Amino acid sequence: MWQRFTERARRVVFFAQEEAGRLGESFVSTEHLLLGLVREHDSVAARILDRMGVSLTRIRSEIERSATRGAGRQGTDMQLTPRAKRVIDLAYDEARQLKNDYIGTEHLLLGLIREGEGLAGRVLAKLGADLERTRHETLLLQDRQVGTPSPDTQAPPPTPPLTPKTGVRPDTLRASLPWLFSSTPQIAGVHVIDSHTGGEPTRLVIEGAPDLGAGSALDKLNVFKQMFDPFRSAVVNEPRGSDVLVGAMLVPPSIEGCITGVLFFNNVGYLGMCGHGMIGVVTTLASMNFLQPGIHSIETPVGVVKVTLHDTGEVSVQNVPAYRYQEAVSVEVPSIGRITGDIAWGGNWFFLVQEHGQELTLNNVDSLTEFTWRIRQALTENGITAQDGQEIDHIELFSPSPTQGVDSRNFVLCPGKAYDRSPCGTGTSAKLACLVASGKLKPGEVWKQESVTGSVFEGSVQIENGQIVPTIKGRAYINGEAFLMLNPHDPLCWGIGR
Ligand code: PYC
Repeated sequence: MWQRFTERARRVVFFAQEEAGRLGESFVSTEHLLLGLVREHDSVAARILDRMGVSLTRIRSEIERSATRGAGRQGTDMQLTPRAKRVIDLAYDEARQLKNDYIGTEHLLLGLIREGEGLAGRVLAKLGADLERTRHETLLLQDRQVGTPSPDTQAPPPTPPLTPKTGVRPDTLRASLPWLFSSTPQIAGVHVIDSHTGGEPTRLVIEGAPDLGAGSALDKLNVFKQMFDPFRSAVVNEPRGSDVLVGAMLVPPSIEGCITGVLFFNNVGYLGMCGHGMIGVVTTLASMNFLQPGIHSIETPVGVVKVTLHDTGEVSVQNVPAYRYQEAVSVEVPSIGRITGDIAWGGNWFFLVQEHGQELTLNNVDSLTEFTWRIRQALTENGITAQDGQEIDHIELFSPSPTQGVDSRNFVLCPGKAYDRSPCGTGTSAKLACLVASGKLKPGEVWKQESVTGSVFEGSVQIENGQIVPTIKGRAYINGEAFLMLNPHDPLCWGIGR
């Protein structure tokens, strides 16, 4: 249902839940949605209200005066009242009539006015926000966004196929320039936010993702693999991305208590879990006000992880249980010789090598990549697999760290031959499991794992029901936001895949 909501519209719903909680209600009603709109004061809806002379402060005071106060609960998973649901349906209908393929704050406003009978509709009517004028202002605003770009962003006249300027939504263009779009393909816009965690990038899709249907995160991952693999490649591969990029996609959770589900993918396929990616996702969601500091559960295809957003902005990820599957497995690697490592699970499968004679430094990453790639190929050629014949698709080398107070440095080769710029959350989890298995780490002790780039994760374990449950702590930084344009007439629309 929320797939087509813009980031701001989602925030409005989130704020509406908070407002309902603040007023002691257990359900989100129309007045809470309107209060949510008021709180998102830089939105298109707020600008429309402003142009119509409807004061946001006045809206708030009218509602505060008339709204009832209950003794309900707080939460971000509150249900909508039937009237609030109708507002959402009407918002969809308004978007459809305006030929917008997203639901923005302006459509929510139109939905609230059209619904009319709830407290929000009554307040808006009282303050003079009528439907026709609001629709008119919406069109004007959408036109102006496209029609009068500032001189320094003016693009040359479009030649087919139309290439929209960065920052202008193709759906908005489509509504405003229908005569051009009638002769050009439907260009899909995918809204992404990029972050990096210890140098390793994560691209979170927040709008424009395919609908993967119902079921668990694992079910959805299977649908993603079977039906939408080109979307994966379009988002992370060149020319829009690069081999090192890890993609993340939010999906509705199927497990009660989880705030969302997340699927991770990369240049060649999919990951069960991703530690650095999870830290990036949580940081991004927090920046969008979808998450507050505290503990939250998130569903992944390999199980539920518990994330803690700290007041400092750091994120701890309590991963799925990790374990050493086999110790000291040897493989003959052509032109290298015999290499011995442990096979362990940390949300993905790893081959962990301690003795390798390599220098784990940044200026050596090309030869480290070749070295670990050969190990990976040798494992495959010798039929060495993880549990139930699963492929070991990550190779991890360790050495002492040159940094005082840091326990170890690693180099991690990921499935698509890119190396992890971070210490690898799932790789560190696998390492912790091996340390515990060999009696070198006790529950509660902190292990500092450094990457080849020098970034550090703090790891520790707890034993729960006899299982090793690792926690990884790190920090991500947001470093970009974009609308990716997927133009089916572009021969490389779906990325350069391997
Ligand atoms: O942090 O778990 C991780 C990860 C896996 C692949 C890249 N990063």
